[in-house]
Amino acid sequence: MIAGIQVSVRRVLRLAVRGALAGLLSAAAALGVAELVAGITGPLSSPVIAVGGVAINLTPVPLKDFAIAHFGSNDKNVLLAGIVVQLAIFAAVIGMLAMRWLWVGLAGLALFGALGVAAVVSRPSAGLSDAAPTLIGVAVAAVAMVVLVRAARPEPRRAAVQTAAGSADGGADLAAPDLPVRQPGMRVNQLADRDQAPAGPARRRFLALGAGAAVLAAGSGWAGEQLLRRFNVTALRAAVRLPRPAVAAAPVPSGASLDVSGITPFFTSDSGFYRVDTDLVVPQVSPQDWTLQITGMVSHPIELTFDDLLRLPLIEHDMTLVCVSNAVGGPYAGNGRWLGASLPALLRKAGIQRGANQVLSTGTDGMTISTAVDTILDGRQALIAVGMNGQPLPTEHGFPARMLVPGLYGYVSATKWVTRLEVTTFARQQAYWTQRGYAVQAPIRTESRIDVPRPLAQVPAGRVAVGGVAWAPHRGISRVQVNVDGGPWHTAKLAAADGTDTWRQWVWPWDASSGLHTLQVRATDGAGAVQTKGEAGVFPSGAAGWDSVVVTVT
Ligand SMILES: Nc1nc2c(c(=O)[nH]1)N[C@H]1C(S)=C(S)[C@@H](COP(=O)(O)O)O[C@H]1N2
Ligand SMILES: [Mo]
Repeated sequence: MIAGIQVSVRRVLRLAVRGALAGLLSAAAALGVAELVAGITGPLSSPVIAVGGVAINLTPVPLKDFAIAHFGSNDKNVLLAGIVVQLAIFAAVIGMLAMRWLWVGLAGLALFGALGVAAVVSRPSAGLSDAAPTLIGVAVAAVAMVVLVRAARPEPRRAAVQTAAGSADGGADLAAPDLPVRQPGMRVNQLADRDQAPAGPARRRFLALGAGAAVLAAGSGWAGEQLLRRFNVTALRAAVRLPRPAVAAAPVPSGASLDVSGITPFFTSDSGFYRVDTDLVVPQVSPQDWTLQITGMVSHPIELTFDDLLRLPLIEHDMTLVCVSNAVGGPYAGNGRWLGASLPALLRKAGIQRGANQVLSTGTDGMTISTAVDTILDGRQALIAVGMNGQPLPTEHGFPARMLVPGLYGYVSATKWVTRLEVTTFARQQAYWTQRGYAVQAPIRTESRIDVPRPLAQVPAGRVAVGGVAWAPHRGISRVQVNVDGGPWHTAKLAAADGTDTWRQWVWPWDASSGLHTLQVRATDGAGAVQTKGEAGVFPSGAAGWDSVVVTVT
C-alpha cells in the first residue's frame, strides 16, 4: 500500500513537472515569437515591454518613489524581473492544469494574450498591427502547449493497465477516449507497472519536443533582437551636425570648479547624468520622422521638422536639471550646457490666445508634462533643446529634442522626445504626474549636498575638506553653511557662479578632532531664503531638509 502511494505521488509529481515544463516552454515560445514579430512591427509592439509599461503607469506613487530611491536606474530591471517571474509562475500553473484539462491551459494562454494585446494597444499612437506580435506569439504557444501536453501525458502500454490511469489523471480523455473503466481489483504492482509506461520512447518524445520548443523560443527571440536593432537611432544621432549657437553661453568662470577631490564635477558627463523616465526601452526617435507641433489655444499652429528646428537661432545655456524624486542628499540632479531654440520665441510666433495658462507637452512615449505659460514667458531661458554638452542629445536624454525650463523640476518642464506642445488651461487638462497627485507648480527647492567626506568615512584628524554642491536653479545660490554636531554655522567657500540656473560647488575646511561627528549643510538662495530644516518627502513637491553625514575622525 505504502509503495503504491509512493509510486502514485512520484507519478503525480512527474506529471506536474512535465505540465509545468510544457507551460513554461509554451510561454517562452510565445515570447520568443512575439519578439521576432516585433522585430518587424517595431519595439513598442513587444508585449513584455508593453505590459511593463502598463505596470509602471499603474504603480502607486509611494511604490514608484520607493523604487527610484532604492533601485535607482535599476528600478526597471527589477520590474521586468518581477514580471518575468510572475509570468513563469502563471505559465507553469496553466501547464499543470492543462495536463488534466487542456482547455484550461489554452484559456490561460488566451487570457495572457488578451492582457498583452490590451497593454500594447493602450500605448499612445499604437496601431492594430501592434497586436500582431502578441497574437502570433500566443497562437504559436497554443500549438506548442497542445503538442507538449499530449506528449507529456502518459500513454497506455496495454489497454487493461491504462484503465487506472484513464480516470485518475484525466490524460486519457485526449489520448484514448474509448478506454474501459477502472477495475476495482487492480493491484499496486499494476499501478507501478503502469507508472513505468511513459518511460522510454514517450519520455524521449516529450524531451525532444520540449527541446524543440526551447530552441524555437531562443532562436526567434535572438532573431527578433537582431531585427530590432534597425530601430536603433545611434547612427542617425551620430550623423547629426549641430549648428553653431547664435547666442553662445558665456565662458564658464575659471573659479566654477574647486579643487576638491571627490566633489561633484561642475558639468555632468553623459554617462553620469541621471536618467528618470517611465520607459522600459529608450524611445528611438528618428530625426527624419520627428516633428514638433504647437497646437491648441494658439492663433497660428506650427509644425517644425528637425531641420526647421536646426535653422532657428540656437541658444546655448547652462542649467542644472533636478528630479522631484531626488531625496535630500540624493543623486538625481545633473548640470549641462544645453543648445536649443527659444521656447518663448516659438510660443510667441504661434500666438498664445487669451485665457491659456498651460503648455502641455507630450513625448513619443506618451508622457505628458504641464508647464505654466507665465513661467515659460517670464524671461528665463526655456528651450527646445537639441544639444547637451556639445553633442546631439543622448538618446536616453531625449534625442532628437527635449524641452527644458530653468528652475522647474523635470516632471513639469523637461519633456524628452518631445513632439507636441499644446497650449491649453490647467482647468481643462492634467499631465501624467499631476494626475498622480504631484504638485502642479513645482519650482526646484533649494538644496545642498555633502559629497565629501562620504557617509561613514574614516578621516584623519586635522584639516578635512568638507565639500559638495548646492542648487536653487533660477534663483541662484548666495551662501552655503556647514555645522558640526549641531554647533554654530560656518560659512563655506563658494565656487564662482555660472549664472543663476546652475549649481555651485562649495567647500569648508574643517579642523577635525577625533571622534564620531555629524556634519550638516544648508544653503541660502539668491533671494536670501535659507534652506529649511523642516523635512519633507519627495511627494508631492520635492524633498526638503538638510543633508548630513556621519564620519569618524581618527
Ligand atoms: N518623455 C518623457 N520625458 C520626461 C520624462 C519621461 O518619463 N518621459 N521624465 C521627466 C522627469 S520626471 C525628469 S526628472 C526628467 C529627467 O531627465 P533626464 O533623464 O534627461 O535626466 O525628464 C522628464 N522628461
Ligand atoms: Mo523627475
